[in-house]
Amino acid sequence: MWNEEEYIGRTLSAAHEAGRSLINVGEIADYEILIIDDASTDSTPQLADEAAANDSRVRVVHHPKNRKLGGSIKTGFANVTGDLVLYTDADLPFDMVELQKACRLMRQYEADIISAYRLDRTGEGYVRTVYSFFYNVLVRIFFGLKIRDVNFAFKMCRGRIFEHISLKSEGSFIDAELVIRANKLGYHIVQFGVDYFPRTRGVSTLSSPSVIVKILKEMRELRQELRAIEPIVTRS
Ligand SMILES: Nc1nc2c(ncn2[C@@H]2O[C@H](COP(=O)(O)OP(=O)(O)OP(=O)(O)O)[C@@H](O)[C@H]2O)c(=O)[nH]1
Ligand SMILES: [Mg+2]
Repeated sequence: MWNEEEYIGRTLSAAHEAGRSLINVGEIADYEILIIDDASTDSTPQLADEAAANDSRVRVVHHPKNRKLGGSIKTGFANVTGDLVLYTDADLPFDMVELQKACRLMRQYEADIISAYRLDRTGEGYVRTVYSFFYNVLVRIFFGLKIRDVNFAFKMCRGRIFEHISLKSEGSFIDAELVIRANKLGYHIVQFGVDYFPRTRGVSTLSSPSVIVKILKEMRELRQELRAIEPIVTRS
C-alpha cells in the first residue's frame, strides 16, 4: 500500500470476509493479512497499525523508504508464512469471492500458481490497454511464456514455491519475473478470467514513462538469468 487511506478500510474488510468464507467452506484453516506499507505519507501507516493492534490476523511491515511495487511485493513474499499465498493490490481490483474458485482450481488442477486475467481490462483506459497488450507480447517473445494479463494483481501461489524462487525486480516487471521463474522451474500455472473493477479513489501512478522504462530495463537485465533457469519439477 502506498497512500491508500481511502481504500485500506474497505480492502481489509473484504479480505477478512474472504478469509472467513474460505474457512467456512473448508478451503483453509486460518489466514493472515499482511500489509506492506510502502512509506506512505498519508494516514495509511497509522490506519494499518490500528488494524493490526485490533486484530492478531493483521500484520504490517513498514518500508522506511518508498520502494515501489516490486520492492513491496518482495517484502511481502519474504514475510509470508502460509501454505497458500495471495498477492494483490490495495485497490480491490477484483471481487474476493473469486478466491474460492481459485482455491478449487488449485486443488483440482494441481496448480502451483493461479494467475487471473481481466475479462475486460478496457476499464483501465485505452492507452494502458494498448501498453499492456504489447507488454504481454514482449514477455511471450522474450521468455516463451504464454500468459494472459501477466501484470494483473491476482497471483495465488503455493507457499513452498518461495523456497526456490527469489525475485530481483524492484519495478513492475516483478509479476512477470515471478511467473517466468515458476514456469521455468516447472511449476504448473493455471489461469482464469475475472471481472475487473478499476480504482475509483486515489491516484494511479504506475503507468508513467519512468515505470515503463524501468520494466524494460529490468527485463533486459534479467533476460539471461531467467532464460538459463532449469526445471526442478518434472511432470509425468
Ligand atoms: N502508485 C504506487 N503504488 C504503489 C507504490 N508502492 C506500492 N504500491 C501499491 O501498488 C499497488 C498498485 O498500485 P496502483 O496505483 O493501483 O496501480 P495500478 O493497479 O497499475 O493502477 P490502477 O489501474 O489505477 O489501479 C497498490 O496497492 C499500491 O498501493 C508506489 O510507490 N507507487
Ligand atoms: Mg490498481
